[in-house]
Amino acid sequence: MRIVLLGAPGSGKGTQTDAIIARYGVATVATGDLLRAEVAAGTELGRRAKPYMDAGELAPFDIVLGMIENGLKTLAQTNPKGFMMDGFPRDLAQAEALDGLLTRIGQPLDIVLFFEVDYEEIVKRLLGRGRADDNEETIRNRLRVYEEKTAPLIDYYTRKGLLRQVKGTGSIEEISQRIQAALDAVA
Ligand code: B4P
Repeated sequence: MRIVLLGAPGSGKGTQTDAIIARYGVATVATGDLLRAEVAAGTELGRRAKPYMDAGELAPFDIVLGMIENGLKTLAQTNPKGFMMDGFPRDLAQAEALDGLLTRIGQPLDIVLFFEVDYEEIVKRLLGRGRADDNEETIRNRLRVYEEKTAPLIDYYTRKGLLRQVKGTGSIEEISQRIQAALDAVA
């Protein structure tokens, strides 16, 4: 199965990935995790991405696309059960690039899961988490960037018939059950 997780920062995508991997055997690519690993390792790529991440802006297109191309080609060859993208695509240019890439490797998406959570709940969650980019000003900017650049993808994937909405509030277990129902329907 080939899955995209779509939702605002802090909507719980990362939190649900382990349960999805355990049940469906998909491999995962999380651009946020990949970028944080580059920053931690002090690479050139990490040095370029860090100011954007600290400000809650999207990292430059070429950096993210390069990471995705490498990760996805390897996964598509090594994992027959498919893959799940967490945090990518984040805007229309990334979505179109992903379509092109998946068409080239003959692995189109099966489903886009959209996590629906209101913004005040997200601010509360992220202030409680306390990662380096989880201060209130950066969180509010991440939400502005999400609204302007990422939210249009809800329409984009609805038009392609791929979007399934999942209510992202409630216990982690309840949300897992909703995700499972949506994924079982296309598995
Ligand atoms: P990400 O790493 O993708 O964002 P995130 O805030 O971790 O979101 P996620 O939805 O995974 O939240 P989580 O499960 O952890 O991005 C960080 C930055 O990287 C971006 O701002 C950007 O700069 C850069 N970036 C990433 N991808 C990019 C791309 N494609 N292009 C350009 N730039 C990119 O949940 C958050 C918190 O909520 C946790 O504390 C969790 O415990 C809690 N929580 C989860 N579910 C809950 C529930 N049901 N109830 C209560 N709390 C819950």
